[in-house]
Amino acid sequence: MTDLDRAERPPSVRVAMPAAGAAGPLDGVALVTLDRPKVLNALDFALIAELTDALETLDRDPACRAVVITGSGERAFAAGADIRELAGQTPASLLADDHFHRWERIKRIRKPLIAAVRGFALGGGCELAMTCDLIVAAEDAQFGQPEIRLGVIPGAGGTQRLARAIGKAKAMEMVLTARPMGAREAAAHGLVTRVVAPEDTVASALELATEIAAMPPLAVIAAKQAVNRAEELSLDAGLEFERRSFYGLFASEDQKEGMAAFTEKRPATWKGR
Ligand code: CO8
Repeated sequence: MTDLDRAERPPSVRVAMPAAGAAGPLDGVALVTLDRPKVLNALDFALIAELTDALETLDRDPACRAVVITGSGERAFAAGADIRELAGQTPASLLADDHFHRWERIKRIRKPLIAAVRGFALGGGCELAMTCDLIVAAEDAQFGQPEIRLGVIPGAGGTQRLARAIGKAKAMEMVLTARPMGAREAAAHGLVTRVVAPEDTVASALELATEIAAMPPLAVIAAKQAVNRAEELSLDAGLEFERRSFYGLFASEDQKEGMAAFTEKRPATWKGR
């Protein structure tokens, strides 16, 4: 699909900055909704392009400090890549169009991403949830990598991120048998941050995002980068990365403010500088 085609179809990603709710103010939090409910929010290339653009715009916006990603409707976060679109691909089309580079761009988003998962998070949907930094799962959430049933394997990080998140034994079972994992089991294996009642999923994710958005913004970005390095670097390299980030934050006004506020027994006011 070309950019012109994309412009002609209705958007499949909605972005909102929710107003204050019963839980309190939602300052600095954006809600991004995957919006193709008729196909269980299947991730076609146009949706991924829209999502990438939306996340990069929010990443540049100083008013946004944390992002919740969810699926529209009650049945799915996302049931995977759009199989009808994938079916006609060839190695040459995949290489030439390079739609998958957008997954690298999502990974480079600096602000915290929280997946709010109801129902199915399968294939690319599970991979998208795992690309996020935290996952709030409804009790009815189902995480799975069923690509093997289609004659392929996960293609947007599933084999790598799942193995890192839940260990080789369970990841191998899920990838080789297509067996999905429910929310409670996923929580027990460390895949998700918290499990909540289905109707509370988005509110709970927004609450978590609000808590993070109230933290000093530069330290949040540095903390996200450092924890993510734990999956990518050797322990020595990760410790070195952490130490350099720690030292670097002493150049920020927020470090001075945070430590002064502690000493003076008052709440800190963050500037993001
Ligand atoms: N792609 C396209 N359409 C889909 C998808 C999908 N992944 N999943 C569901 N739909 C459509 C169905 O075709 C159906 O449409 P229609 O009403 O027009 O027939 C509608 O959504 C509702 O689905 P079902 O009728 O099948 O609903 P059920 O409740 O019976 O079943 C399931 C729900 C179990 C989720 C079932 O739909 C299913 O198995 N879906 C496919 C899951 C899957 O295999 N996902 C992996 C896809 S491959 C992949 O993700 C590779 C990732 C590569 C990187 C990502 C690049 C973007």
